[in-house]
Amino acid sequence: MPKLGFLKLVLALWLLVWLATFSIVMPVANAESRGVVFYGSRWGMVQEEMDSAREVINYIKSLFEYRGYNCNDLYGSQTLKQNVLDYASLMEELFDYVAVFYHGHAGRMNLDGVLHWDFFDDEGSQTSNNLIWDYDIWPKTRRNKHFFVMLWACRQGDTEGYPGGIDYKGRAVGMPFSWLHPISRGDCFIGFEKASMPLTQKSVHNTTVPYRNFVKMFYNYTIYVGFPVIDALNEASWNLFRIRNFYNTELWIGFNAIWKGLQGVLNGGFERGDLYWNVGGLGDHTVTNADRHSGSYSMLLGFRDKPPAVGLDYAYQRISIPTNNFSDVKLSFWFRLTTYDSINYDQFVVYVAPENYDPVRVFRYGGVARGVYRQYQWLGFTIDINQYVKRIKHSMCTSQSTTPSTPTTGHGAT
Ligand SMILES: [Ca+2]
Repeated sequence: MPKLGFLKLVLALWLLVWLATFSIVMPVANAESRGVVFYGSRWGMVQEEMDSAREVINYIKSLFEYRGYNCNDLYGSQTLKQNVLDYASLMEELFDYVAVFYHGHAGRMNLDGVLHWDFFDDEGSQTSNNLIWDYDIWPKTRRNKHFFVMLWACRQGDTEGYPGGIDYKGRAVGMPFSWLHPISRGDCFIGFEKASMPLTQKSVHNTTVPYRNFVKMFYNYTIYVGFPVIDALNEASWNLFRIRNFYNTELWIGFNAIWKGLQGVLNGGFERGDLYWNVGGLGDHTVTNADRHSGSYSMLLGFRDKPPAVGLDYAYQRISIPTNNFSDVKLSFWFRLTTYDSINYDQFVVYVAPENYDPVRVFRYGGVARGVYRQYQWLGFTIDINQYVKRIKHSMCTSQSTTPSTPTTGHGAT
C-alpha cells in the first residue's frame, strides 16, 4: 500500500489576498441565484471509498438545498467529461453563483514544457476522453460565475509556481485559475498538494474519525451555518479533533495518504473478464476458468482453442504508480506455459512501457525443444521495475506508467 509523505490540503489562494480569501463567506442572501454540481469518479476506488463519497454528497447536498442552491448530483455514471464541461457552461448561464464538488483521482502532466492539471471522469484515465484538463474548463467558465470549487482529488491544488494564466499554446494553466476564471476576491478553491486524503482514512488526531466526517462538518459550517471558510475549517478541526487551529492539523501540516485499490494492476486476477485489459492477436485471448493459479479465472493467450498458427497474442493495460513510491515498484505475475516448441517460437514475454518510451522487455520464458510437448507448472515471478517507472512524465497521485504486455502462447495469469 503506498505511503505518500508530506501532503497537505492547499487552500488556494488568490496569492495577493490570502487573508481576504480565507475570510470569505458563502453568500446566503436570496437576491442572487445559486447552483451547485456534485461529481464523483468511481474509477480506481474501492467500494468503501465510493460509499463515503456518496454519503458526503448526499449530506452536503441537503445543506446546499437548505441555502436555496439548485443542486445537480452527477456522481458516478454521469461524471463524464462532456457532462462536466457542459454543466460548467450551463450553470454559468443559469446562475449568478456556482459551486462544484468533485471526488476522484487526478493528476498533472507536463505538456510541451508547461504543467497542466487533469482529473478523471467515471470511466478512468485510459484516454483523453476521460481526462478533464484545466484548459478544457477555462472556456466554459468565461462568465466568471464559479466561486467555490472543491476538488477532493490529488494534485489539483498543487499549483505553486503556477499562479495561473494562459500558456504559450493558448491553454489555461491550473484548476483554480480555470474554474474561477480567474481567482478573484470572494472566490475559494480547495484542492490538495500531492495526494488527497481518502474519505475513508481515519485521522491521526482522532482515530475514530474518517475524513468524510471532516468534509461534511466543514460544509456544515461554511454553507449551513455561514461561517467564513477558515472559521469553518477551524470549527471542524475543533469539533472532531479538539484542535482549535486548522493549521495544526495533519491536513495542513502533512499526512500519509493510504489509497486502497490503486497499488496494483486492475483486475489482475481476471475475475471480471478482461475488464481494464486491452487484448488482441490472432489466437486465443480470453478469460477462462479452465485453468487458473488463484481465484476463479486466468487469461488465456496463444493458440489453445484455435489451430496452431504463427502470431502473438497480447494483453496489456495502463496502470498507475503513486508518485512518492518510486523506490519500491515491483511487477508480479503468475503464468503457466504449454508448448511444443523452442523459446524462439513459443514464449511468454512481459514488456514494460513507460509512457512516451519504447516498450522494454523485462521477462521472457519459453519452450525448450522443437516437437516436444511440455506443460509447465504455474510459475510466479516478481520483477523490480523502478528504473522504468522513474522515467514517467505524468506525475500524479496515481501517476500512470507502465504497460505490461504479454504476447505468448500458453496461459498467463497476472
Ligand atoms: Ca472569479
